[in-house]
Amino acid sequence: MAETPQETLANLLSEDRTFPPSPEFSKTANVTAAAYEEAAADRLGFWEQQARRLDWSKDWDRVLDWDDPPFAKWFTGGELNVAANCLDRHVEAGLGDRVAIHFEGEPGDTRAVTYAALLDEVKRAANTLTDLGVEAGDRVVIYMPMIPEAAVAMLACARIGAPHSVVFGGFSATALSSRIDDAGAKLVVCADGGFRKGKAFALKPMVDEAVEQCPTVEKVLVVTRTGQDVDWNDRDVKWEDTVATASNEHVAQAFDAEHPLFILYTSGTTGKPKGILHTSGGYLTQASYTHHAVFDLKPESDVYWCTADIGWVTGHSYIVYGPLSNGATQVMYEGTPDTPHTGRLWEIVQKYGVTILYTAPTAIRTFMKWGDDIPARYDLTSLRVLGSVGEPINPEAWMWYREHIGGGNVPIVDTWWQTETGAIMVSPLPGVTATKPGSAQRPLPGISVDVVDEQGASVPDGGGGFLVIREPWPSMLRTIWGDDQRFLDTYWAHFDGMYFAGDGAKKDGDGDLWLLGRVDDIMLVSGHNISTTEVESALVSHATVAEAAVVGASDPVTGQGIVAFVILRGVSESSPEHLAELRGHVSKTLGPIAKPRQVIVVAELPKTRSGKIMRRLLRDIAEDREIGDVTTLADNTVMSRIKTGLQGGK
Ligand code: 6R9
Repeated sequence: MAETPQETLANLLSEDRTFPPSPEFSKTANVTAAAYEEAAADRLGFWEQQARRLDWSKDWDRVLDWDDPPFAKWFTGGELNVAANCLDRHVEAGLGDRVAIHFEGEPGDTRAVTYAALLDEVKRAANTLTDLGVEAGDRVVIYMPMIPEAAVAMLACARIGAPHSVVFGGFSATALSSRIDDAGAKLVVCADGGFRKGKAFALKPMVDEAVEQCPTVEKVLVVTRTGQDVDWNDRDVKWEDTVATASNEHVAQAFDAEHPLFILYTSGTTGKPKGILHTSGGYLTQASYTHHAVFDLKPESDVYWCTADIGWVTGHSYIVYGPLSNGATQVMYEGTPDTPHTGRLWEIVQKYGVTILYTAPTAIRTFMKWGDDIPARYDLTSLRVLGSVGEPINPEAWMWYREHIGGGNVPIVDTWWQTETGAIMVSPLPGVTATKPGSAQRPLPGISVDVVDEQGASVPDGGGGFLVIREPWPSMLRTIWGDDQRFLDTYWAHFDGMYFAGDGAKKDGDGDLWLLGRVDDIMLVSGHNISTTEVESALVSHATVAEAAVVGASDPVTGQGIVAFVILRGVSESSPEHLAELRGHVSKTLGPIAKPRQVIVVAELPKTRSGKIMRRLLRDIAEDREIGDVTTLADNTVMSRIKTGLQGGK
């Protein structure tokens, strides 16, 4: 692991404001303080009780099989169908007419999809996948905009036991093909494109390009969203010609609790994305329970809205599996918050009477920048719980969220978790916790999180170190797809018997947790994880770049902005056009989200004796600070030469 997080600890932590829940909220809350005690007294019994919130076709023999750690099995011997838990059981209970998804397209088109209609569509999609040769265990890649068909495709896969791998629609053809290839996918489900920032963007050409390199792909199933011209190949099949006309008779078969549900790729420090594998019973248990507990969802009256993209784990657990398993009514929005105007989100809250809103700090900071007057124009009084996820939320942003969106009296739940954890791990409970701006506070009932020092010893209150998880949890990743060794090395090799999350954290004087960001080199740009190495490799793949080092420099809007330091090859000088070309090259290779904010040409890079680039020092430059400790450099004069070389160049 790179550097200790202690250096960054001091600035955040002088917060002493607390906001206890109102007595009215606590009185009707889904979960009370007793949950912590119950879980502490009998952790596995607690999770067993939460698993009973789902319908199982066959009961489990054991709650947890931890005989071969860290390879966990939860609810062994149990069988269930994940999609049936999200749909069939609600329709069977007479809730078919309840709206599952209020879809709001960016151009203003809307659809209200009931549970009965969603089930009908999922059954037809499941039949179509089967007709296209997809069987239980086959992988399906989904590359879609934020439209209901994305959720339908995921649920259809779950229904037939075909693990899906959703690839974020902002990723390039190269990123898409490496994920299709790693998963060995048989089918790709995509749309022609989607709407974003007032324009149609294309997805199908990226799929065409990606699939050329992917011999495992037999068919491409294409939803028409924008109606733009697309090339048509033999392997392509139209959703409108297949799913729309397929039979809506489909009986869901139960699968083993440990049957793979999905693979979701997350960037790794060594560049190759990691395929995080989640399975069925434990994942759904924790996604469902946490959605019920953390958001206090009352399915008969709440209107829930998570603004995440479906290509992010937040979209999996808190748009698809958590809310639908709980029978929620939710809003799904296709576009961006500034289209056609910067009040769009608040207009949607007002229109649907949204009661629970779950969004990211980067969005909140953007809204702050746009001005208090914008949300003030809308009626936001329906809101009763506000959530945050993706990065640490700064106390100022937290307070702004509370005042300007929550009207000063709505609980905020700052939820810490990861693709790997599958579901929320650390968060206040809105009817129990006195919240504290900027702190994610406490592990949820049944979750054992700690902060340890380099030796793995628990730090006392007031201390900082590394966030770890001490006990297995139901929605934990089971492995990295196809690479058990990397799973062991990445998460379980740092501290004996503990899961290493890769985040720095501190416990304050009350024992509340403060998350301090990644301790390794992963950058978080607008809530998306991007590895330095991936960006570096993209730069080096350009003919004029010999070497590159990339750092995340703090950015008031996106959280971090990417600053790249490059050593030239084959050319003696750069130019503004050339730098623009390099930035564009990264965007083309990895997707626009990875485009560097700045590319700086240097003659050399700071390296340790073992040859590792010391990004911490480059971050000092990128953030215009005094350069830190250079004693571990192979050549400790290199930093002053880099700095001198930059004078006037910035
Ligand atoms: C759900 C998700 C995981 C990383 C995680 C951490 C950061 C997420 C956070 C948070 C502070 C929070 N993170 N939530 N940091 N406070 N409430 O974001 O998954 O994309 O895998 O990212 O995001 O650094 O380790 P993922």
